[in-house]
Amino acid sequence: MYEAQRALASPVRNPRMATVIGRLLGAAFLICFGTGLYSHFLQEPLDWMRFSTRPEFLYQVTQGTHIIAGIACFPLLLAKLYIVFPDLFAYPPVRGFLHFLERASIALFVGASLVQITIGLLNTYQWYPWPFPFRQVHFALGWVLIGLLVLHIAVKLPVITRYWSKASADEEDDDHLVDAVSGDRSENAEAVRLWGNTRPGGVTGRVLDYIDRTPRTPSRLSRRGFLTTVGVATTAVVGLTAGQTFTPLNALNLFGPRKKGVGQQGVPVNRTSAQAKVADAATDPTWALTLMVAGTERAFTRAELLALPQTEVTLPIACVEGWSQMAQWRGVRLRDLADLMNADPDTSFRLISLEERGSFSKTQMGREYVRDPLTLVALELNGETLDLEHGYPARMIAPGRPGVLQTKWLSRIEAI
Ligand SMILES: Nc1nc2c(c(=O)[nH]1)N[C@H]1C(S)=C(S)[C@@H](COP(=O)(O)O)O[C@H]1N2
Ligand SMILES: [Mo]
Repeated sequence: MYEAQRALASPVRNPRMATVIGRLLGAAFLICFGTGLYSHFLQEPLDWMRFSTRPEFLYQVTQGTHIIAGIACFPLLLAKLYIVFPDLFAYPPVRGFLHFLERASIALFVGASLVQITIGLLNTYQWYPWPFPFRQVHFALGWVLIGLLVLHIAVKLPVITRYWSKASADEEDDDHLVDAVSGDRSENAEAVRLWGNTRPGGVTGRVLDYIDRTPRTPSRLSRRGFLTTVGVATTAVVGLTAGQTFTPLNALNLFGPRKKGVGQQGVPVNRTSAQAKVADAATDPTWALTLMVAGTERAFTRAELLALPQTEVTLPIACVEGWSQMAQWRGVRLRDLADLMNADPDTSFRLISLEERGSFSKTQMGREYVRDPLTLVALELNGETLDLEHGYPARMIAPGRPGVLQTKWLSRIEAI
């Protein structure tokens, strides 16, 4: 065991480095959790919840941040595991019930984190090689992870506070065990004592004897080199995907699943009319949009909708998968249609697509979006008749909402 630990010793494997990377990782987890909760409740609001419709790109920012922070977790989590990896070989493996609980919770934390960021990443590529529903599992794991994060911070609080700032870490002279073991036995003893302070239970004289007998191996990776590597890796994975949300980085968007401006009418398409099996119904000349309010139904043909006052708005499609794209939309204000139907201003709506199956075929819209002057039943996109792939004959577009709620190929709108 000691040999394994010693072979793995490196100047980057110290509590200060674990604290530095841990802080970044903790921040990324909190950002993901907060923006994730927001996205979840937009899609599944509790009754009393109302959302801000401004700024109209709000969801573009929160979800873009969610995906960017999630991607940054990959290099950060790998770095953190690299730093603490020798602890796997701690001896004895379990020193008691509390120690067992601590190790078990860390194993769970690491495992759940890896699953969470992996399924999140695969979801952005719409690849689901697992048998469970993504969103529910991702949401539940988010809560599990936040609980384990709090527990982990609580358990490690003494180490975290001691090594929080560089000054206090230096004061502790935490110069890593391996850096220090070249000295004489009394120096070693001091180094080992300090090092041992960071391990529950400390270290024994046997370690000291062992170190005495072992020639020092030169360290392979310096701290600065390690931090640079982590920094470059993080910047690279973020920089090469963030362009799908963040226009200035668009040219660098090599790995993001969608590129800005690529798709019919300059906007990426998520689900095609063929995938949604709506092509026939959507091009049927007898199509009409039916509104139903308080038992009264009225159907509007496309020509009738076009004859109503038209409004032009600039709003993004902001997909939960992280990509987003601004576009010009033209159509009828939903508010005007609601007024034509004498809907109560407090009414929420259910939007029903021609698409018969699929989780986005029916969505709900709270009153704050219904009454918003930017919310349209869109008939045109970027100056042309709405393309079939973007929801022809009519689709919903509203400010600050996730793409999944921007229902394409509308068929019915019902007051609820
Ligand atoms: N009926 C229907 N509407 C839908 C979808 C769908 O699958 N079916 N996908 C949604 C998703 S996830 C997004 S991101 C946007 C994408 O719109 P676009 O394909 O016009 O860019 O449409 C939304 N509207
Ligand atoms: Mo989406």
